[in-house]
Amino acid sequence: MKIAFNVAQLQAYFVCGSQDVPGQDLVAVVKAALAAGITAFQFRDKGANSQLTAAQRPVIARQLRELCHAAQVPFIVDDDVELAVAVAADGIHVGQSDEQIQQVIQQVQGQLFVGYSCSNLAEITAANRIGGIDYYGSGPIAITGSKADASPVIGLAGLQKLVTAATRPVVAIGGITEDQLAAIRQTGAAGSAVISMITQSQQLQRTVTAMRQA
Ligand code: TZP
Ligand code: MG
Repeated sequence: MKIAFNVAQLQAYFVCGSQDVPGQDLVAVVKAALAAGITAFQFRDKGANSQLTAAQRPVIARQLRELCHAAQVPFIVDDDVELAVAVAADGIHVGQSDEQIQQVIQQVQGQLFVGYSCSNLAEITAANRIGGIDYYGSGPIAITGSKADASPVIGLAGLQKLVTAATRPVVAIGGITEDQLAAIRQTGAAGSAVISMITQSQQLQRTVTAMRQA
């Protein structure tokens, strides 16, 4: 069973990997986020601080997919087409510096929906001409401590420009805090994608509800 893309899934989009929750059980973190009502989950496990081995990654990914599906939430894999296909993910998310987007679209067409990171007008304009992309991820909105090689901060004004130019739904990402959620939606963005707002939340239910209701 696959969960098809729909724009409402971008409202409360949780991105996480083992590197984001050191000393914690990623599966338990995702379970709690699902119980709180996240609308999409992206497994983004990478970098020197990942706590998973290459052998563990697909095992955990399958567990996370099952949990997501039990909650009718799409399971998206970041950057790794092979993993995404192997674990029958619903979607793949690709960055500008990841595997070539056109190649990914060809590899996954009819199997997985596709998200693509676009951080400036040139990237949006180029992406608009490519068929087979379902949504864009745009940011960072503010300084983020969760991605060392993040693009320059675009702010709300930058997000507004990208949303206006985009021919597909845009989910905002990067450095987002709860006080920005309403302003982000006012740009026309379909929602917010976050790591730390959820992993650091002291009131998970309230945080996720704020994302959904923004
Ligand atoms: N892509 C652009 S910024 C970012 C990613 C994965 C990190 C988002 O994490 P946080 O903690 O919500 O700023
Ligand atoms: Mg990437």
